[in-house]
Order: sequence, then structure tokens, then C-alpha cells
Amino acid sequence: MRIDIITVSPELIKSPFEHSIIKRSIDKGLVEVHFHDLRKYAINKYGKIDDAQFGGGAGMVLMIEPIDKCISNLLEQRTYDEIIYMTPDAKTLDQQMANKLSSAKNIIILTGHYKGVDQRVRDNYITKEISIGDYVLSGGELAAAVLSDAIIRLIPGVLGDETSALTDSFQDDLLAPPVYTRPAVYKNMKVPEILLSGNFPKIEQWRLDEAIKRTTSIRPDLLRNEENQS
Ligand code: 6GU
Repeated sequence: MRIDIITVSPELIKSPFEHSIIKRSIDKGLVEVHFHDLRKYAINKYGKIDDAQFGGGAGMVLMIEPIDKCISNLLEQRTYDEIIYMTPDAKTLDQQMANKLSSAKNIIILTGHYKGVDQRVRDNYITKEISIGDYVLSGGELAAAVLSDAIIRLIPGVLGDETSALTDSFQDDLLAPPVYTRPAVYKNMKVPEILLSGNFPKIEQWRLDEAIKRTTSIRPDLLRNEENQS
């Protein structure tokens, strides 16, 4: 997979791609991530990329021209499955969206800033808009890093244990059950007996029960989702 990220702050977004699982997936050649500094496509030598909004109102709006130039340049080189705009006024990212996007070959992620982008960009270039939750960030960069991480870890070969992405929270609309490791007793705090029993069918049942218990208490809305889908 190839991800092209268009941003006003490339330095802000680079670091999450330089560590741990994401870095390894890049080193292994499973994913390529390219950063494009929008200012390189500025309309003048002063690096102008934003302007006041028509009709008045506070905040600067990213102009259409630099974005058009950057996206057009990328589209001349290859086709893209999706051109995504990160914005709080969009559908919220969930595991199902991440699953779908993880099978894409090439995607562009445009991150907004200030008051957002000229609506004509959204109407004419963007194929998908994504928010990462009901709160406002100062820019779309961190949101783009979150989306990229959620997608990249699902690409086959990225996670060492092929099954572990499938048992994540949300993959089946349930939160993950509790996990424990050695020692079995620490300062009188014990690991549940069942996990030491070696009875794997019983352990699976216990995990499912715990996942349902946790989901019922913390995220009952997820259980309702499940009912709606079946
Ligand atoms: Cl994608 N961008 C910004 N600026 N704030 C957000 C967001 C995105 N998702 C949630 N809050």
C-alpha cells in the first residue's frame, strides 16, 4: 500500500511513522508513506496557502489552488482508491472503515488546518471524509496519523501474529477481554484460575463472557449495533 499525506505540518505528523510496528511495516516494504508539504504548492513566493473566508467570519481557509496542484501532481503518477479529507465534520472512523481501507492500493490523505479547506476541494477532489471522534483537534495531522495506524496494522504481514488483529476490541463489536501474564500471583493479586487450567474451550467461553460483561458495562451501544446488523 502507498499512502500520500498532504499537510501544512509534515514535521508534526512524521514521528508516529518512525517507531514500532508502523516503522517495521515500512522497513519491510509492506507500506510506503510519503509526506507532501502543501506550502511547496503555494500561490506566491511568500508561501501563501490560505486566505480569509468569503462572506466574513473568523479563521483562515486553505485555498483550492495549492491543493489542486498537489493532488493533480499525484494523480498524474498513479490512480488512487480514495482521496480522504480529515475533518471533524464527517463520519467517525470505526473498525469497519479501517478494514475496508486496509485493502486499498493507493490512498491520499489531506489534512485540514485553520477553518478547514475551500468547499470546492471537498466537492470536486475528495472521495471520503473522516473524523476520528466528537471533539475538535487543532489540525487534521494527528487524526491522519491515527487513521494511518489503524489501516497499516491490518495489512497482511504487518502484525507478527496473523490472528491478533482479528481478536482486537471492536473487530466483532465487543471490547477485548482482560489479559494477564506472569507471575500468577503478585502481592496476593491472583490471575483468574480458569486461565491456568489448560481447558481451552472453557477459557474461550470465559473470554467471551468477560468481553460481553465489559461491553455491557462500558459500551452498551456496541451490543445494540450487533442486534441492528443481524
Ligand atoms: Cl479529522 N480533524 C480535526 N481538526 N479535529 C478532529 C478530527 C479531525 N477528528 C476529530 N476531531
